[in-house]
Amino acid sequence: MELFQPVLAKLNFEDGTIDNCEPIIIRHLGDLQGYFQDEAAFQAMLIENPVLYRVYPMKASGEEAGLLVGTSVIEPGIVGKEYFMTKGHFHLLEKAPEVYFTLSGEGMILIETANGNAVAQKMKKGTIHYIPGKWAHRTINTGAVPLIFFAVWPANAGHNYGAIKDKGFATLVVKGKDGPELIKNPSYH
Ligand code: PAN
Ligand code: ZN
Repeated sequence: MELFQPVLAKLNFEDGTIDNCEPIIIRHLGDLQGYFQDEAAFQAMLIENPVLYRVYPMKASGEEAGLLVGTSVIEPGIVGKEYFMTKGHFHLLEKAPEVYFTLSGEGMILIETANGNAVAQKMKKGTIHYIPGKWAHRTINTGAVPLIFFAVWPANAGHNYGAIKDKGFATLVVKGKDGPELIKNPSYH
């Protein structure tokens, strides 16, 4: 069996980059067509088409049964009443879990199963979120600065975006008078 070498990397807490790497994913607003409730607000913002989030990878060892490691940086912002958020996904390998560790900023993580179990957890510096297999996950920046978190997941997990794109999450996180509020997603079916 091939022997893989240990890998050392350095996280920049200021901007979430690892070893000054380029993002492996950059998602602009236009990549989230159909994800936000307020279509008019979405269209109006599309002229600018801001970056909503970036994912930075740690150089992986390449092991077959290995782990992927990376950071996500979600920009602050609002589309209608909804905060900037990730697409959200299940893992293709359904049983694959994941751990998120919040480095800075403030947000929420929505964790839901296909048959209606729904959990929302606050994210802030130091919170650790264990997402079991079979639970979809989406992160939302409810603060005024980037939400930065560190994630570790099995290299063979893969991403299944389709179910969430069609159905959404049961919960929406919207800007209320006194801060973020959780409401039922009227489009959820
Ligand atoms: C994360 C997410 C990342 C971007 O690395 O992939 O935050 O979110 P979307 O993939 O939903 O666009 C992760 O959960 N990996 O499995
Ligand atoms: Zn994931």
